[in-house]
Amino acid sequence: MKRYYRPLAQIDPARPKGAHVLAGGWCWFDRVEVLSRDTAPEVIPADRLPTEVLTRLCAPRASVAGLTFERAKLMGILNVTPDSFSDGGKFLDPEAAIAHAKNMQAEGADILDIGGESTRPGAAYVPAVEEIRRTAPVIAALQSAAVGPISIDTRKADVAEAALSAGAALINDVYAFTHDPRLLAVSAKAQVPVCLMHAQGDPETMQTDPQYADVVLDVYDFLEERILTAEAAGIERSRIMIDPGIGFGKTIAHNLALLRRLSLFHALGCVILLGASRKRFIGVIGNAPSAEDRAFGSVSVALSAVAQGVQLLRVHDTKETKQALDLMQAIQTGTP
Ligand code: HH2
Repeated sequence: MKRYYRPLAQIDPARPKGAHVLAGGWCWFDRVEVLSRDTAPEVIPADRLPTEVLTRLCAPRASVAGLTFERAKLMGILNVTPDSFSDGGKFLDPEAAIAHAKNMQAEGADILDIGGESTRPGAAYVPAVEEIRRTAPVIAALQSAAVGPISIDTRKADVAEAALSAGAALINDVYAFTHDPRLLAVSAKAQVPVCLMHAQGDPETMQTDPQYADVVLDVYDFLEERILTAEAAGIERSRIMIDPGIGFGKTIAHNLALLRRLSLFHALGCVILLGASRKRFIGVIGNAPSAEDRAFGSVSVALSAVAQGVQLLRVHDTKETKQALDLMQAIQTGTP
C-alpha cells in the first residue's frame, strides 16, 4: 500500500527542539500526516519517517531562474491574449504589455509569466504561429529593457523555442509535457527550469464534470510520474517546479481539498508554484463575480499557501500580494 507523507507545516516562533526545517524555508514540522488510498489518515512524529522521505522534505530547494526561496517569491502574470479570464485584451498592444510588466516588477514581482493562449475554461485553441506572434516580441522587448527573468506560459514546443530565443528563462507548461511531448526534449536540451502543472482535460471541456478517486493523491501521483519522465529525459529534479493546477479540471471542492493539503507536495522535493489568483472559486466563495474584485480573496489564498511553505505564487495583484507577504514575514520574524 502506497503511503503519502504530508508535513504539518508550522510558522509559530516557538519551534520545539528537534523540529525539522521544511525545504530549507520558513516553515518547520515535527509531525506528518500519513495518507493512503485505503486507510484513514494518521498523524505520526516526523522522526518515524523513512529517511529518504525526511531528507527530501528538508533539503533546501535550489534556485530557479535566479530566484532563491528563503522567502516566498512572486510571479507576475502577463497575458498577451484577447480572451484571458482576468486581463484578456488589456495587454495585446506590446507597449501596454511592456508598461504593465515593468509596473509589476516595480511592485515586487520576482519573475514574469508571459502567456499567449488563454487556458481558462472554455477557451479556444490558439495555433502556435499566432501564439509566437503575440509572445516572442514582448519577451524580446522586455529582455532588452532588462525586465526579467521571464517565464513562457505555453504547452507548445514551437512557442517555447521562440520564447527561449527571445530570452525566456523558464518554461511553464500547464499540461506538464502531455499536450506536446516535443516540449520535453526542447526543455531538456535548453537546460532551463520548467514548471509542471496538473490539469485534467482540455480547456474547452475541463470543467464539465471533473472526476477523481482522491483529488489530492491523484494529483500527487500525476506530478510524481511527470517528474520521473522529465528526469529520464535529462531534466534534473532541482530544475523542476510543480503546481497542483488550481481550476484546471477541478470543482470548488477539488480546489479546496488541494489547498488544505498543499504541504503534501513538498514530499516530491521540488519548489511548489501556486496559481490561484482571481480564479472562479475565489469569486464564488468571496462573492466577487468580477475577476478584478478578487484581490482580497486571492491574497488570502496566497497567505494560506505560504503558511504551508509554498515558494512561488503566480499572481495578478503584485502590489497587494507583496504587501501582505511583507507583513506576514515581519510578524513571523519579528523584524520590519
Ligand atoms: N493558471 C493559468 C495559466 N497558467 N500556470 C501555472 N503554473 N499555474 C496556474 O495555476 C496557471 C498557469 C490560468 O490563469 P490566467 O493566466 O490568469 O488566465 P488565462 O488562462 O485565461 O490566460
